[in-house]
Amino acid sequence: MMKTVNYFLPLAGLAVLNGCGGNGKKAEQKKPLNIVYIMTDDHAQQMMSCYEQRHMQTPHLDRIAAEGVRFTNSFVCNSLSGPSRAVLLTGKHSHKNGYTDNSSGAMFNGEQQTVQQLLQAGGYQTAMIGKWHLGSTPTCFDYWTILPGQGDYYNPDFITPEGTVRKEGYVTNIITDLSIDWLRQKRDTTKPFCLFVHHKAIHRNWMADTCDLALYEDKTFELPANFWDDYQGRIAAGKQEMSIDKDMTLIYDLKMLDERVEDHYKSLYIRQQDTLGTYGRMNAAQKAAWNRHYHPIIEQFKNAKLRGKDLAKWKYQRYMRDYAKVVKSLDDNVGRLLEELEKEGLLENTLVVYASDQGFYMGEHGWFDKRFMYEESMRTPLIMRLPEGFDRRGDIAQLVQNIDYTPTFLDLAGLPIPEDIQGVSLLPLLKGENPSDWRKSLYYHYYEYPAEHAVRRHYGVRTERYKLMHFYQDIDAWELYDLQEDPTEMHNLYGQPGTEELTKELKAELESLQVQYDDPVRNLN
Ligand code: SGN
Ligand code: CA
Repeated sequence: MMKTVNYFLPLAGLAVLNGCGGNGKKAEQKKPLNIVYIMTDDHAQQMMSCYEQRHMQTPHLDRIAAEGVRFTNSFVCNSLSGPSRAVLLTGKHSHKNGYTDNSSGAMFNGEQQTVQQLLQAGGYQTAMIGKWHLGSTPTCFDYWTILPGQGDYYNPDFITPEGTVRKEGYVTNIITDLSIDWLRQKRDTTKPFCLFVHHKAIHRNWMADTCDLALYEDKTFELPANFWDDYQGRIAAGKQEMSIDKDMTLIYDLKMLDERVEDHYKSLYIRQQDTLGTYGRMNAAQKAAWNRHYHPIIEQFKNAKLRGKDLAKWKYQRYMRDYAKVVKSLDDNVGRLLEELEKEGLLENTLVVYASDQGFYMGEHGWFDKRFMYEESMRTPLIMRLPEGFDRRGDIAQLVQNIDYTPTFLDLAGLPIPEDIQGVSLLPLLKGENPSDWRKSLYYHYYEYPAEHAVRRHYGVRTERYKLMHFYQDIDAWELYDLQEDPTEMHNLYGQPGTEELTKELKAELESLQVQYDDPVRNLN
């Protein structure tokens, strides 16, 4: 396993490590580099044209990749929102940062060592705007404005140090406006900065901006080859509740609410028990635009009286269309932010990172949602626009994981990387190096069960070619995949004659990762 490489001489010194504040020595680097980290929620690589051309175009995201790099083997270590955010801020696996799942009442301990704390102590200004989803109040940010919980698409509330404010408009535009406003008016221009722009998009229930509603309606999205998966040989996959056919709802997910007649369904969409994805929050003009768009679709849907596979295929098309519209708005807003950085003369001195909190199923295995260690949700998009002096372009194929973001940011800032951080800096890769001792395997551990979507707890190891996973709660089942022969993970090879040696090697690798990362859950058998 590679140890961290400090690419620059430490420039800022390791200043105050306990507590926040700008007590740290100021960076002495002539041109300290800024960091803009843009994270979306549930954005599948399948829905970014710099990764896949099949479904839609995302020109502004593509620009980030074209003017920098695209990671082709980028993964998370626990495919869920809160946990991914805690990993991002600490550079540590979930069992170490203490935030293992989204369960209600879960609170991230902001007193622990975080990237924003270390950057701040090293003379950086830190800002967090958008989805936070960690229960507790943000610490060590000079500026923060966050969505409560999952937040809302329309007219969202924001929590600020001064209290909660409601902002009129569409959430992706507002988060971008707030970010631009911070860059223009609020930051201290004498300091380098790290700005986290965390979008709610493209989270369920995929509500588009009114100006994008008409898009993609003529497009028929290609059904994934394993849409009708029967989960043979994969017990946990057979027990999930995230199937487009069975679990995706017509009213809440697919907006087939007919306000005029179906009163008894309204609560499903309006979701009074929480603040998620509500139609009820829209103002009159937004509702009018929404109804103009959806009412004819609702009429057609009622008349078509679809059943069985036809209904599932129809649901898939509606899902893909709504999701693509939300991505379109996101892409436009990323474009706006890039333009602003350019206008402010910041682009050449800033690392712009785009990632999601995890990947997502766009109908593969018949699913939406994430959580599983299977490829679509263990992977996450990762593209970076590189500042001047970093000449690397194109693809980076090494195995990287979200534990690596914290050490990368510290390394870029010229700050030391504390020993207890579990990720490694990606800076050598951005500089075009090819370290011979780069990691050969990744560790994964998912915890949220019992919970919505019914994905059982599991941990596992992924190497460049193989994946071994163990579902250990409620069921006890191992799965083994040869990703070269079976990239869509349809054939569980565990226990098959001829795989004994491979299984033994992968179990040894898994155990060594559990020891290396000090995971107390190791019920190998
Ligand atoms: C909500 C969604 C789930 C989703 C989780 C976690 N249900 O609970 O479908 O898996 O968020 O998502 S909803 O009916 O409330 O929309 S995460 O990205 O925040 O981890
Ligand atoms: Ca998410």
